[in-house]
Amino acid sequence: MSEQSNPGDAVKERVDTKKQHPTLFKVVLLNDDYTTMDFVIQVLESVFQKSPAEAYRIMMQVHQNGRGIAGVYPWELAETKADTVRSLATEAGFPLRATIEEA
Ligand code: TYC
Repeated sequence: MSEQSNPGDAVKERVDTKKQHPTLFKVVLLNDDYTTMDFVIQVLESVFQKSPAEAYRIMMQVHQNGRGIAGVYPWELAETKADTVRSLATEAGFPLRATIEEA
C-alpha cells in the first residue's frame, strides 16, 4: 500500500521551470547625512578593493543619487561585505549601510 501510485503523481513530478537563484548580487551603498565622505572612500578601498579614484567616483555617485553599486559578488560574499560595511560603520559611529540586490 505504501508504494501505491496514483494518477496525480505524474502531474506533481513537473520539471522545475522556476527561475534559479541568481548567481550574482549587487552590494548597494546607501547615502546618509552623517557618514563622512572620507570614511565611505576608506570603506570602498578596504572592503571593495577600489582604487582611490574609483572609490571617490562611487562615493560621489551615492552622495548625489542616494545609492551606488560598490561591487557585484556571489550571494555569500555580497552578504559578508554588506555586514562588514555595517560593523565598520557602527564601530566608527556612522550610520552607513549597504544592501544587496539581485544583479
Ligand atoms: N552624504 C554624506 C555627506 O555629505 C557622504 C556620504 C556618501 C555618505 C556616500 C554615505 O554612502 C554614502 N557627508
